[in-house]
Amino acid sequence: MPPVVPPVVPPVVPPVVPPVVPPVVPPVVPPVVPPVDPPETVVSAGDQWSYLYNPAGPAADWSGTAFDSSSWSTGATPIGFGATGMATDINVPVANRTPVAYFKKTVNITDAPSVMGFTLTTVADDGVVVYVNGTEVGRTRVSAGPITNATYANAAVNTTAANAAPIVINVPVDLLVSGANSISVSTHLNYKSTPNISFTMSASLIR
Ligand SMILES: [Ca+2]
Repeated sequence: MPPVVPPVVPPVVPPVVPPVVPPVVPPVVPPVVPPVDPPETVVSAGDQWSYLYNPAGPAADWSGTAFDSSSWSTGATPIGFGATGMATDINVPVANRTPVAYFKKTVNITDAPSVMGFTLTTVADDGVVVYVNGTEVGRTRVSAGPITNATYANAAVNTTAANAAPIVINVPVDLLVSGANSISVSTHLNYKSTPNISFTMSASLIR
């Protein structure tokens, strides 16, 4: 018998495994956030305001920038009646009450184009309508439609509840001008014998 020749077994060549290349992860670049200065307070609670509370009411252009309120009374906020803590009391006998009280204040703003946000904080007791430079920027508890010297609020609230739920109005900054800016406010009773109304406001801006 011929010798047994074992079959030729080729050597096992391991497969070529390419090295693992980790994926390229781009570095995380944080978004560029422009610096924001801290808010500037331009109106504080307790500031002096001009106000008018009489049955005749003001001229039709009372909320505009050209209106001269120098003949009105002046007093510190909160202004109102029927609640404790009023700095200025404007109560009159119920028979002489009128639904609407008017408030005006001029604030000086330098470099208006650099203002990125302008925020008014007020209370609506019972209702309120707010204007900046003659343009309405917000109303609360006052129904849609024209506002007159006889417009009542559409709901009643007491001063404590109103103070606990302040109204924050973000004013379009394109309403602002460099120099004198007019903030005008009307407050509205819900009914003639309402036991309490009040007005106060603060304002701040960011650049
Ligand atoms: Ca009230």
